[in-house]
Amino acid sequence: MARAGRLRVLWTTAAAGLLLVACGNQELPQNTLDPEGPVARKLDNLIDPVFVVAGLVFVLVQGLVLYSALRFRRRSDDEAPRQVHGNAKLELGWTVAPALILLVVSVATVGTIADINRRAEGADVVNVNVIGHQWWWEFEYPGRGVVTANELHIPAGRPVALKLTSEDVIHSFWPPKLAGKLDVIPGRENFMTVEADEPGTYFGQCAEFCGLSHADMGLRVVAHTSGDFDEWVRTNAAPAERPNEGEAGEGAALFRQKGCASCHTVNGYSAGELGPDLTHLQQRKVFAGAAFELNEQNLRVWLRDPPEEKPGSLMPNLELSEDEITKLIAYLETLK
Ligand code: HEC
Ligand SMILES: [Cu+2]
Repeated sequence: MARAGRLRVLWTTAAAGLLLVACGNQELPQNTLDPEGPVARKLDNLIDPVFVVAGLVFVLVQGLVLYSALRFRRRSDDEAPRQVHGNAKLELGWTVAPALILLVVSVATVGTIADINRRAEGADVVNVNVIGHQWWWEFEYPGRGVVTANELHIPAGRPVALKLTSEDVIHSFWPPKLAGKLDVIPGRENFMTVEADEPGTYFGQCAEFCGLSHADMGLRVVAHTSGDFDEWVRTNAAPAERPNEGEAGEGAALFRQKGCASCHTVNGYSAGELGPDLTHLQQRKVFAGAAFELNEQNLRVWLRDPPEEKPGSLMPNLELSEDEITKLIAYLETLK
């Protein structure tokens, strides 16, 4: 390639790089580098200095390589560069210096790992069992009688101790603004702590390839003020009301006839276990691994053919008529 051509490639690459850097703004909902809780902040406080050290090492090493290549290059065909062998001082230097740098980095890293792995304890800790399923999340609040899906509701400013396990394959729980990621493994219990500084909604995602709809296995962490959280627990611990009349009543009957009840729990009405607990479905803003916003239109599309909307979904197409779907949705809307 001609020199001018090469330069153009160089400039274009540099410009594209700068452009991409500009994408790293505060609006990214899954940005590890923008922590919004103490656990994520500890990780960020490790990432930042390690990145600086790595950056300095990179610049230094690449600079020396470039300098040596230019300064000591062969200048004409009949002149060979001076040949040098062995330099004890240099060799000791480039062995000891990296070892020291790695020592500092590893002390900081091991310290942080021990710190974030310490099990949260105390009266204000909220315990939640997280169960990974293909391709949605189940959240159980032991002692509080609450089970929900895809939205982890927590009180802001309080540590939440998660116990992670999986029903099927390995998943990974990852709410980047609140904590790191941790594998969710069948037959094993893993523990992590999450905490949000402020009330708000935080995005997360399964971070371990777990099959066809892995990309649609999202999650939300919803942090409330302390009062709102207690209110949320009260609402979600109550059994569902069962409508007997009208469209909703017919929908409740269809819920049994069509087999929904054999896969879904509605506290006080059915006890299926394969799918998400629907007792307080309407308390959630998203469904099916946070892949869809919860509204009438999306529920209708979902009930027509789940695997069409979410490839591989373990909820089958139940060949429902539009009329049946309308009644089922009328019933689902009573699950407040
Ligand atoms: C064979 C078991 C099975 C049957 C039968 C079944 N579902 Fe499901 N359902 C699931 C599974 C599994 C999911 C989770 C799908 C996913 O997110 O990938 C689900 C998800 C849902 C959701 C979204 C819940 C959420 O919070 O994510 C709704 C609503 C729902 N089903 C309603 C119904 C209705 C109504 C019927 C009956 C017409 C029904 N299901 C029948 C297994 C089933
Ligand atoms: Cu996954």
